[in-house]
Amino acid sequence: NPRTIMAAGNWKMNQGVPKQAEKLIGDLQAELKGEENSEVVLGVPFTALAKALDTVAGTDIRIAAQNCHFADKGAYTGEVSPEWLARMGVKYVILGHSERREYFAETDETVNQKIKACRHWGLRPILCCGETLAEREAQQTFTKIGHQIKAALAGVPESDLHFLTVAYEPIWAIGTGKTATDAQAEEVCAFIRDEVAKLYSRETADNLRILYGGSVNAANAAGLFGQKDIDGGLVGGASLKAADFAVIAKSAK
Ligand code: G2H
Repeated sequence: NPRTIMAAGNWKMNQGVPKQAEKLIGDLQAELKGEENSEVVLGVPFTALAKALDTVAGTDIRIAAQNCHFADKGAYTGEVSPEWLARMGVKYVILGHSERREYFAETDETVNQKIKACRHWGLRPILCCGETLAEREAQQTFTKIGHQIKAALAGVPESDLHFLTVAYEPIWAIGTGKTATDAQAEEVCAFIRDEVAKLYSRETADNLRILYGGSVNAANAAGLFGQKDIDGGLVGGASLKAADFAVIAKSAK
């Protein structure tokens, strides 16, 4: 089932020392006891990717990077190539997170280039989109999200959509403790699915995995994941707590 519930942790700039990552993953595995009923993905910092991959080897847990460059190599000081990520065994790459858009000049255009580069190397993008509080209050939510999706997917062939996950992350709900209600999250995730149906086909849209992100926690995950168009979560703060993230990974409908 392409829409198996996904519990994707986004560690952000935390636990980046390899030993710290190993400890958190070990704690998580002890809490999960193999009882997760979702696909578990961990978005770890670049410095901990190799250790994380070693630690989860032979299990069903998959490792994600939190960004990459769109070029294979070259004069881009400080950047990380998607080819390297693919060759080392990383499966997913989080792209276009609002923090990257806000602090690191990520644009719809660079996200689009990065999606194409990831697909060239067999990596699975987790494309983030979301509106600000001001945009929501100005009734701009659907316009903004529609534009982000269309721009990110410009020139991306329908066959690549099978390997794409979209994460709807309302910026006003990120790290604020203000989760969108189940209905608010569902409304936008359903809208994203309809937009993808318009851009590609109903079938492709119906098979697309769409996550909600923004203050997902152990208490609200089941309600969110139970919504018709929500296929899991992109989880920041709560993914740093093994016990909480384990509850989330067991919250599939
Ligand atoms: C949104 C989310 C993870 P948090 O950024 O991508 O973080 O769960 O801490 O709101």
